[in-house]
Amino acid sequence: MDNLDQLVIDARAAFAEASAAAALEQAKARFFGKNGLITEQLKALGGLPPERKRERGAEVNRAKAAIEAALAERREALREAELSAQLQAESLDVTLPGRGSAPGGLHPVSRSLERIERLFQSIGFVAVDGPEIETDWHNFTALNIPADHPARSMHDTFFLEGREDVLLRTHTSPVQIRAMLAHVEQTRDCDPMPDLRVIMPGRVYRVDSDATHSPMFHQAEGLWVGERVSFADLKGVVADFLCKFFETDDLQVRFRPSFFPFTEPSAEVDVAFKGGALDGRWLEVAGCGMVHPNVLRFGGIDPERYTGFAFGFGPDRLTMLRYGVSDLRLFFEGDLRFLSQFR
Ligand code: 2NL
Repeated sequence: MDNLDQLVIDARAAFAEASAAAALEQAKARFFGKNGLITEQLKALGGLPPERKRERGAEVNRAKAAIEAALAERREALREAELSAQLQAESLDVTLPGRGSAPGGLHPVSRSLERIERLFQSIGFVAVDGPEIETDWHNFTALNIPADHPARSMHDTFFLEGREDVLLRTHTSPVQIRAMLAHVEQTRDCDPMPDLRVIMPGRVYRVDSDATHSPMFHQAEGLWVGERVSFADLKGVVADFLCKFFETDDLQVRFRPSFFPFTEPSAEVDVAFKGGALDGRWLEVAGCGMVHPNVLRFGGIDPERYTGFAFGFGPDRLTMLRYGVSDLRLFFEGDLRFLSQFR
């Protein structure tokens, strides 16, 4: 066989062996490089006599063209293989179902806060709110809490850095002081002063953190002040609210004597459910009492003429009872496996 035919065969084999573009360029150099096999053949033409040169030149050019065609063919094959590998790797399965967007929902405690607000609004209470950063006066002094009360220590209350007169409110009661002062101002020309009925759900803060205490928790306090507001009214309003909140008439409610600096007399409210896991067990759900005369006075109201009752619920606790949640911390961890059950 002519050595040119052998060259073409060798080139085809070398190109076929190259499995990537870089290897193919190296194989090409073996034939068309500075000292490549075809290059050598072209150089050798120079030493031939003229009539032999034309003939041999045509033969070398034919071989060169055949090798160039093989090279182009292999280049194209490799390019296509690379493209299809890329398409394979980046393939999208358009038949897969989409991820969708899950519907959101209110936090279970927010649902309780709204529920409390709505139930009290239905008997004429107005929902109000106030600052979570409070003055020592609104949070303690005006609520008849003595200067040496433990709640007034840095140990129990978050004070603002470098201030001893500003703090994160420890209860929603300071909003009641603000509500009384504003009500007196707004009804200055009325005699008697119209009844004040307010409910104030919100966040409160205490230095306390364990399985049953969170440094931030919720309260929903209420206040009714008027000319002849009695402890009997307090009992009716609170017991009625609890039956509505838990959607049952089979609820026992009891008022147990207690003490709060801002009420006198004071009571704690316990409930007992009929049936279910908690059947017959007394559970504390609120504190309440007749507003202390000193507190009415701090609110600008004459305690000789008006009386009032106040109560404070723990919405976190109410929510645990309503939904059967056993660990308070679930409310503050943000775990969707828990939260999505309330959507
Ligand atoms: C509790 C106790 C209570 C009040 C809150 C109150 C507010 C004013 C005047 C009088 Cl301005 N009282 N609030 C009264 C009794 C109890 O909460 O253990 N809550 C979870």
